[in-house]
Amino acid sequence: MKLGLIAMSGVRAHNQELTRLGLTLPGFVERNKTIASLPSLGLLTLAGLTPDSIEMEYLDVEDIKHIDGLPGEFDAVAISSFSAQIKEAYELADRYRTVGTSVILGGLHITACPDEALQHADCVVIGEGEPVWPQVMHDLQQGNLKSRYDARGNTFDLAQAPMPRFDLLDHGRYNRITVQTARGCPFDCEFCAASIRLSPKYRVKPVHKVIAEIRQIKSAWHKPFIEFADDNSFVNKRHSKALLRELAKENVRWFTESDLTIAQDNELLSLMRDSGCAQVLIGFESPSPQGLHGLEQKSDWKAKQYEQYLTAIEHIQSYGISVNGCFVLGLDGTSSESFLGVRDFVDQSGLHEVQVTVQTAFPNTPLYKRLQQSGRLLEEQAWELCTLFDVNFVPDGMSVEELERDFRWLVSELYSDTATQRRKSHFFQQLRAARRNKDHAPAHACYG
Ligand code: B12
Ligand code: SF4
Repeated sequence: MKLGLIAMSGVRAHNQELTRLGLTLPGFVERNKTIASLPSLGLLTLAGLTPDSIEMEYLDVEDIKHIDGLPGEFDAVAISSFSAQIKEAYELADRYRTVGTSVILGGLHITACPDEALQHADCVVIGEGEPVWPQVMHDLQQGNLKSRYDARGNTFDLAQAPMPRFDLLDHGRYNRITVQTARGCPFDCEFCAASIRLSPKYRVKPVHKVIAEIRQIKSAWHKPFIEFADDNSFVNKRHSKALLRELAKENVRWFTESDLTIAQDNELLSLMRDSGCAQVLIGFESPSPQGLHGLEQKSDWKAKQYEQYLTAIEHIQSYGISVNGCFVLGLDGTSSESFLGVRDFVDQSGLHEVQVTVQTAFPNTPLYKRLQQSGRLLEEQAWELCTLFDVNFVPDGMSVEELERDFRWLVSELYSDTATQRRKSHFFQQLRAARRNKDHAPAHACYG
């Protein structure tokens, strides 16, 4: 039995003009290049739970239009894709089924839309993959694959996490490798389409497991750069500090996503710096309180952080840790002025890097349901627009055209050569000042 593990790994934006702009602006190109070649950790993880009796091959497929027929011959394929490329994944699945290959689909989009996916698959996995994968493999080998395996309500304990099969990768193709140290997030943002939609509980992976994964990666890649594929890394501060102490011994550089609470913990910041943190990505979402109200649905947490944005950025960066600030455009309660607001905030804050995206209604999010109920979705099931750069809804404070036009303006303002250089030199100026005043900045700043 030969199983193909196929990751759809293309897509930046559906809108051609934005793609063209994105492909030519230096700041944008830099970030895209660095993340372009991440493998699918989901599939490599499931491969770690697959019995040896099944032969496996891992493939990344960027664009099926450029493939005549099939990317490889298999008895069964497990395909992973996010919403943006799901229609291509379905087309590939249909092609495989035509030649009698069994198709298994799973992941975030399939969990949101299992009935849609079943039209293109023999079997769909809903929720986290690990709890049901051994059964799926058993049934596949017995020729008794069921159409649905539902893992919801069966939260996977990361203490049982298998070693991802990094050995299946073509090593020369990847410049960064992902490791997951935690799953979930204690917050619940209306637009969030990450792992809280698979399983809401926040969990951490034991330190020794994370370190074992990093050592495995180091055995195959010389000086690997690690991206933690977490939604929110340092929620459990005691665990995080234990992890960072061990990580410091591994001599790797890493990137992750976190919330703003790290700014309040100097010990954590020192440990992040000393363990090789190159950059931390933080979702500020909006530089004005209007856009933040109601966004986090449990306690309006995001709106409550607004006052400390500037001081938090300065404090984190004074440790030599570069902050990549994320802002979402088109939020309810914001108008055309928000684009200028983001540009000015980025300048004022001294953020080293910035990422702007368009609010996106991903399937089965509270945002999608709210916009659907109020008739504000531009087109139902237009998943190809779920790129974070295309508009798939009618904003309340501007027209669709204004959102598209002003987003392009903002991209060109933020990622021009001048703006990118200005941010870099501002970061190093701040750092020199911090070094003069305090003693926590490193001799050499590290940034991604
Ligand atoms: C790493 C990453 C990438 C890598 C992905 C590499 C890859 N091929 O997987 C790269 C850089 C290529 C990438 C690209 C994009 N990404 Co991205 N990415 C992430 C990130 C940071 C981590 C994902 C991850 O590795 N999670 C850990 C693994 C273990 O979890 P998992 O993939 O969900 O897998 C589990 C289950 O879902 C399931 N499963 C997954 N696949 C399958 C398949 C089968 C057959 C089965 C049975 C089970 C199964 O089992 C796994 C174990 O439980 C998340 C944000 C985050 N913090 O989570 C965004 C995220 C997934 N990305 C997102 C987006 C929007 C994009 C892009 C559209 C960006 C763009 N404009 O190009 C593209 C989409 C590409 C596509 N194919 O459609 C969104 C997706 C939302 C959605 N529902 O679609 C997220 C959630 C970020 C966000 N802001 O919302 N991304
Ligand atoms: S903070 Fe980020 S990961 Fe957590 S719920 Fe909000 S968007 Fe999702």
